[in-house]
Amino acid sequence: MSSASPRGALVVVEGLDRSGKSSQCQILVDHLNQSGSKAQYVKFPDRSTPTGKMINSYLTGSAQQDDHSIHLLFSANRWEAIQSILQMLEFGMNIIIDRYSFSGAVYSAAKDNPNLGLDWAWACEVGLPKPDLVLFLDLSSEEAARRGGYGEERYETQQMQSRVRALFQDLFKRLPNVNLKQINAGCSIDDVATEIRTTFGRFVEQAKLERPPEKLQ
Ligand code: NYM
Ligand code: MG
Repeated sequence: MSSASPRGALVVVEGLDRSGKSSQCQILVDHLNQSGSKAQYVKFPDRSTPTGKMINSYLTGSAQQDDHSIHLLFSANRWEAIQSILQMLEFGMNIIIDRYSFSGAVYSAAKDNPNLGLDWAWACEVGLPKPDLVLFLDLSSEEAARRGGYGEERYETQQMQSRVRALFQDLFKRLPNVNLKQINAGCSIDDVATEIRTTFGRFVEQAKLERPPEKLQ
């Protein structure tokens, strides 16, 4: 592919557990691939790598970790994937990422650890590629709990999730340069998918994609 062809867009989907992120990412990826754009789904944490396996043991309760060390593992799990993501973008592939640095900062900061606030938690994300678009699937922790499946992994309690939801908003306020679109995730799967598709379409029409992408600050 010549260097004159456009790079792919880096899109991140964020939200609470059970907000429908994974289904919506997949629907968008399938839609883009079927309509002639190339798109690839990427998920964090990537539980298949050595850091991801440690993260999985922690999340499923079979291993303990210090709050800081698990935080750094989640961040390392992103950093180790970045070269391949940048290459795919350069190749013209749209990358749709299911959770990214925003989850990384807020889930850690939601713990009752006075040494681990948003500032500390965000610091190791600085320098990662900045998404061209962040879609936040907003859902109350009560609605998320009603969707079932809560409580299987660490962090899946309503108290933790409602702190996470508030911290997402605190973090977004601190990051005015992030291109953020909040989407009500309380509607039907089809309605949410339509809104995501429309938002992505509008974004792509106007997008002037820097190459390589800017960096998170
Ligand atoms: N999580 C996810 C973090 O605590 N830090 C991170 O950096 C990321 C990417 O892991 N409850 C948390 C949020 C989720 C859990 O993610 C597993 P998922 O999307 O449920 O597999
Ligand atoms: Mg989950």
